[in-house]
Amino acid sequence: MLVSMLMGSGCAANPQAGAARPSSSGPGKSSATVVARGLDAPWSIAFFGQVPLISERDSARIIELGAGGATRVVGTVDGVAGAGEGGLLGIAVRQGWLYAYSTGEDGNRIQRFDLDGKPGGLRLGASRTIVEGLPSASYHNGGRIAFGPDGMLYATVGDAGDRDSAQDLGSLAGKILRMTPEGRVPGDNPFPGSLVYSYGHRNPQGLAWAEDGTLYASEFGQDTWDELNVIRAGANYGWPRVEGISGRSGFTDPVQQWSPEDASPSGITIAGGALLLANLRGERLRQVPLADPSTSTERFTEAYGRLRDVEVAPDGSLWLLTNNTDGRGEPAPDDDRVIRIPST
Ligand SMILES: [Ca+2]
Repeated sequence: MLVSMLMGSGCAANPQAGAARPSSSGPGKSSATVVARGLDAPWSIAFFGQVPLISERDSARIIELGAGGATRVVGTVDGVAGAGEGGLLGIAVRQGWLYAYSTGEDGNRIQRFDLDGKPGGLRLGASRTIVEGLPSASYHNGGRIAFGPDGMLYATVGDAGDRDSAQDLGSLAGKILRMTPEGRVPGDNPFPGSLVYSYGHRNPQGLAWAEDGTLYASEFGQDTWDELNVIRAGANYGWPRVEGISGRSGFTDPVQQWSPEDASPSGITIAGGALLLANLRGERLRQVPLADPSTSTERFTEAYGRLRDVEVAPDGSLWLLTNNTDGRGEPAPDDDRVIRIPST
């Protein structure tokens, strides 16, 4: 209900809200609407029931979006000490808790917060750090977290500038991790006693599961190939030995790859039988049909600038976060924005 209220009043107050800059984007652009403005380097969006919650990387704030696009601070994550690409990154909601991945003084950590209060007055309550000491740096912090259909929490960790660590099973850098909601190692993880679920990653920042349970992850390449991978327990995705599709034995190749200038995928989700990838440098939403994941189409190219995250709302609409105020983009006066695309 909140979402529909938000749409109604947002459109009424801002008749030009949905107008995008001219571009060659695909169908559906005209029905997209800007539902919030003026965010500061937003990184991740998650829904608490019907309520959209957004993390801001540099301010370390969690923002609640209300009717008409009003923003309200739910709380600020303490001790965030990120520089460069670090800061408050991914968030995920489970039951009454908000999980957050952020850069602290001693590396990246995952914390769980009670969400107190009610929509319109949510606030961050008691916190507990469930994992800490994940490698961090100015670059390649990973940072996406999401709950899988198995009830476990998955997290993407970048190589933090130490390329070889991605192949070192004794390091948590350059990995996708799998943990219980309390941060413990599940008994059925591929490497006994380790949070490591897959390895050989450079800087993965997107996680999504298909209905059949297949896990997909997006990953930033160095300068040749960005990747979309199907993640399997215990598999090696190659970095830094190989980048992109190599055909080398011992490494699992991506199902699709793109030049970073056309891509740089961060958040991903799945809707309507397709993967959707939010691209930073490529400034577009890419759509990959699950039935043929080696192909893709593109939407909104250069319409909104850099895109950081995409998520499916409870009503089936797609929500996008722009990312033009993080120092790498050219912000429009109302950046950063949240964009809603109705389900078709
Ligand atoms: Ca790879």
